[in-house]
Amino acid sequence: MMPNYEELNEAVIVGDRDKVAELTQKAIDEGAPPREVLDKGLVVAMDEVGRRYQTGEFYFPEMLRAARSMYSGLDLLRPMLAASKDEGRGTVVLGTVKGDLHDIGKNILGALFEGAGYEVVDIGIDANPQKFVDAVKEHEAKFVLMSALLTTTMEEMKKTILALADAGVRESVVVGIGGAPVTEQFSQEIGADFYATDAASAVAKAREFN
Ligand code: B1M
Repeated sequence: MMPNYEELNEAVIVGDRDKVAELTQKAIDEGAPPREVLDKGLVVAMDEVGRRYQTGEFYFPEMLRAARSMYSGLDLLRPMLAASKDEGRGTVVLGTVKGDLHDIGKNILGALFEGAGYEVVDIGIDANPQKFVDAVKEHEAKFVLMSALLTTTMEEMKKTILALADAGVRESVVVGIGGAPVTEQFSQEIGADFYATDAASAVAKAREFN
């Protein structure tokens, strides 16, 4: 039987951390696949939170409370998402670009890449172009993955690609980008190697390169 995702959605939307943890654990215990719990239980709810923020039904504190409650579910799922290790696909440098503090999508990406056998170096949020360059050099990365959730921070992706070129490492890495406002067209305009709408398709696209 499918877990009651509507109840979990509601708990995320109202920001009830304990309830989110309890219902996520319940879904896991009932044998629901972790990716299903993530997508149907948590991600769908954050989309609804975004919609309410956009229409003025929610303000910043409600959005923040919902994000925090989502983490109490995500923290339970993350080890399971990262569990099925293949080995040795190379190192991924992952970060949310400068000026941008959204990290939920980035962290999901990190968990799925780890699970797919990549070594993930997460340089965090608000990461400026030089931070990406330094991490690529230090870890001899094969991939650079950038996340941006704001239209105002998308341009940082282009700056980062230019910084990689200036540092002489652009040709040695595959650059993937994503996040709600990012599009395939934007990806082509700034010279990224691939764009993905969600974390699972980002892994699939990265695999085409190795
Ligand atoms: Co903000 N926020 N937020 N926010 N926030 C959005 C993004 C917004 C769309 C809400 C809205 O208006 N509907 C809007 C942006 C508008 C725009 O620019 N177009 C917005 C705004 C305006 C803001 C502030 C400016 C609000 C303010 O201060 N007045 C502010 C900015 C702060 C900053 O970054 N400098 C702000 C702050 C916040 C919180 C701190 C409260 C919180 C973030 C908490 C956190 O991350 N720790 C927050 C939240 C939670 C959201 C929404 C509601 C949810 C984002 C999220 O976590 N989604 C969001 C509305 C929305 O997106 N529906 C919104 C769930 C997550 C799993 O999805 O991150 O999209 P996502 O990641 C997906 C894919 O996009 C993809 O895979 C992921 C998983 O499948 N993906 C990639 C992501 N990165 C990828 C990289 C890849 C590939 C795929 O590389 C290959």
